[in-house]
Amino acid sequence: MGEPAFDMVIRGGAVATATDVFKADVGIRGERIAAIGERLPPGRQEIDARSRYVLPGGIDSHCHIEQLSAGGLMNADTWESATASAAFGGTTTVISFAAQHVGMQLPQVIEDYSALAQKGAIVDYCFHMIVSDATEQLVRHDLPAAIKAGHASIKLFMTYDKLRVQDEQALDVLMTARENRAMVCVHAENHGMIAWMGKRLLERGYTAPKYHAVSHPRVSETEAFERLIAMAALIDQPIMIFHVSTREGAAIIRRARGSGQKVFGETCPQYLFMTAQDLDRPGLEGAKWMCSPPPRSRDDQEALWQALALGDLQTVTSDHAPYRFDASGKLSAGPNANFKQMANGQPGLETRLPILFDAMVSKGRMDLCRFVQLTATEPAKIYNLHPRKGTIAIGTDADIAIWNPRRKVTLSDAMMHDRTGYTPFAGRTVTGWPEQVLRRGALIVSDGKLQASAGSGRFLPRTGGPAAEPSGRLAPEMDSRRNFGARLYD
Ligand code: DUC
Ligand code: ZN
Ligand code: ZN
Repeated sequence: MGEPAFDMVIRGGAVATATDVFKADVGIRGERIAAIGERLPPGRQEIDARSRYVLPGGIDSHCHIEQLSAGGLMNADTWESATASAAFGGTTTVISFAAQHVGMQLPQVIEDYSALAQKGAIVDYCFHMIVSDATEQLVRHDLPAAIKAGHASIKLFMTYDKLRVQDEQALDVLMTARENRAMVCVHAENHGMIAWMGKRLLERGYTAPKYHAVSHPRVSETEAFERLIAMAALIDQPIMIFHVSTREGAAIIRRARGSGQKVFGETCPQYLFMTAQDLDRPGLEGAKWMCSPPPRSRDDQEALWQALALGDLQTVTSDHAPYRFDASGKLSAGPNANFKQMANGQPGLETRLPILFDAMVSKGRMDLCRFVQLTATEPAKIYNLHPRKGTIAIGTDADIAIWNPRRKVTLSDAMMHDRTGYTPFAGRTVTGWPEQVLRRGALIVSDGKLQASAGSGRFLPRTGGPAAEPSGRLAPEMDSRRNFGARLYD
């Protein structure tokens, strides 16, 4: 007997990509997929995947891990706990944040966040760089250098006191991104409206968590989307609008895309499954459902599903932002805190895929291919991780989640592996569960147990890739043939 042909063979499953579902064996050698076919020769290890789906590991391209919030609070999770919870939920790659606050030097920020991830990560990872202090030094030197070093995406905030950038700074960053081919992701809400509404609500004694939803009016989203899209058009820079929450927001993105602008859109389970009513609970309990933007209405949920079906929105991420429901997190300002004093965010790395699989595949909202596309292939393409990540093909990293489509699981706080202490989806029963998860060929979750150590996740350097390429549609005033010869691009 010679050596087995493969290190691992996943045998007899239904393999799904963004375009096809087919019955095949998957042969893995080392960290990569070496063969996909019928009746592959034996592997050193074998997984019986009959009556299972064999899917690409999920990519969660928006999650906050060991990040200092704008209010100075640390997330509940470490890289180890957050990425363990990701793995249990079928996610094998995360894009988290390296968050520059005002006064911080970007190279140091990246070094600090990289050290935390290197020590703790269980799944593979990379970063969006949050820029809140767009100094000359940053825009001209630090940002280009960081992009060249493999951090080819940036996040800007249009709201939050300590993080937001003014329009002029946003334009500087958009231009630097264009020149260096990086994607720019944006939290787009009108800061003034939110601050003004919040102040008036509090002055009148409306302090409960449910008023958080009132303080983020729908028009704060639409105004910021329109302004952002106009700025991106001036610079001809591709953008990703994070956490779209309203029908009108999705329509604005559809219109921009229809006119040829490179605008991408993301939504999250919070906006597909929750409404503002979820914040209306006794005492401060509603704080567990507080996130920004807030969950809206059933009509918005339907519009967002439609936008996903039509391709107006391309990704569904968790926006995992874990704060415990105690003095270390949501209740850090005490038991009488008002909604302005509570950290925004929900945990979601572990529940994102099971919740979506249940709605899309088990309950039939969309098909398995679209599930794979929205949760793995599209984020891989937009953030230039594809084809190494986000699909099942020969030569790609063997990041695979093996799903039992019939397994019913009732979600509970106790079964979660992150450190938040609760899940806003507790009590919900889902059909379909990722039972075995492989990262680069290694089984990291099996039999409900974690089989990988902290620090085994790997950094994924990225260049901008096709999604970050400008469209070439110059704004007239930026085009030297139409602006009396003024050269505004270097
Ligand atoms: N909103 C954010 O902008 N970030 C983290 C979590 C949230 O709810
Ligand atoms: Zn955000
Ligand atoms: Zn976020």
